[in-house]
Amino acid sequence: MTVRIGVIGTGAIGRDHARRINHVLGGAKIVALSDVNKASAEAVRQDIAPDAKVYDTGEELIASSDVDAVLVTSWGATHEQYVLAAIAAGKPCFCEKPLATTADGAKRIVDAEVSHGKRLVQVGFMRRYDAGYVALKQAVDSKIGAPIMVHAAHRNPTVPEQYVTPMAIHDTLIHEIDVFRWLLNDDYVSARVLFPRSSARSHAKLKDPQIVILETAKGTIINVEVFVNCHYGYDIQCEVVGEDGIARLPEPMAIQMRLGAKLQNEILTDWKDRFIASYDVELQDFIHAAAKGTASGPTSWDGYVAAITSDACVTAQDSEGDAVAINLPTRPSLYN
Ligand code: NAI
Ligand code: NAD
Ligand code: ISE
Repeated sequence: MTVRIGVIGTGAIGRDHARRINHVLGGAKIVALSDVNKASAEAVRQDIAPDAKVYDTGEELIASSDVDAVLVTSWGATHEQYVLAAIAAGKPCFCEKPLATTADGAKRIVDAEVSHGKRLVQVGFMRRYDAGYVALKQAVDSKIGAPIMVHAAHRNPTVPEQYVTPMAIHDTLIHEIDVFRWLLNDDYVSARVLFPRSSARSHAKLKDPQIVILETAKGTIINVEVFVNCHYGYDIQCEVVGEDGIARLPEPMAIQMRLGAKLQNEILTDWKDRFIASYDVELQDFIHAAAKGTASGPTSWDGYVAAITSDACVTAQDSEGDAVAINLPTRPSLYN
């Protein structure tokens, strides 16, 4: 069966996911596109999916009998309405992070999916599909002993002017929030945020960098530097300290050069390149499950827990270094 997919939001990542579905992956085809900026959807149709129909609204796309499954890649604040509409239509739905911009919004999605009685939603936490993180998880699960600490960094070379202090959490740190729960098989109990002096490259509405400290139920302490004006590259670092040893996330493959009296490796600069292979794997997983009318991979529950944690971290940004408690509700059996 070829899964007929509709994409809502044809910006940077919607366009890139449409490309991989039509030109890289198997088992699916883009048949429908929609964007509030209709010219953007038209451009993706012309460049990538000439047989697709452009719909005026995401709701019309979801309701179309030509569409089997939906990709939600519009701005984060619009995700909830489309995911809820896809669940109401009984259609599998891949939603880019964040699942919703508030914990309450993510909870509404969990409740709707639980009422439906079957998984339909996969959240775009692609790091769980990255070969480096998968290898790191194997080392954490079976080689280095019980984890005690994690030291990590999420660095972007630059961000647009409209990127402000809380976005460092719900737009950027959200990847670490999800991947560390998965990596450590644990949940968070508290969050703290510390601010060194701001970088000269930042602006008045963005305190950058910041250090987030998360404590887990098993007592592991995680410190993550989020630095989105680091200038030199797109750089994701992660080191897990265990009882018996230390495991570190591998660097992306890069040619080592001896050149100009220097020993050098290039560092990537764009998030699209750093996790390019994992986006392919996550979407192929989505297509396989959608062909069976369901979803796999990161769940709505994972999206909800990430939203609760993210809200706590944003509160902690204004708590002068004090810890903010993270209390999770009981996980519905659909997600066990
Ligand atoms: P973008 O701004 O390039 O694209 C967003 C698109 O959504 C725009 O074309 C906009 O016109 C459209 N849009 C906004 N509201 C809409 C609505 N109500 N209905 C339909 N379309 C609407 O943004 P970008 O970078 O592509 O990000 C999109 C989503 O992908 C965000 O949720 C972001 O967090 C996520 N993302 C995930 C990444 C990852 O590594 N997993 C990387 C980059 C983005
Ligand atoms: P973008 O701004 O390039 O694209 C967003 C698109 O959504 C725009 O084309 C915009 O017109 C459209 N849009 C906005 N509101 C809409 C609506 N109501 N209906 C339909 N379309 C609408 O943004 P982006 O960088 O592509 O990010 C999109 C999403 O992807 C965000 O949620 C972002 O967090 C996520 N993202 C994830 C990753 C990742 O690594 N997983 C990377 C980048 C972005
Ligand atoms: C972007 O939306 C992403 O998801 C990238 O992976 C992240 O590094 C960046 O900070 C976000 O803005």
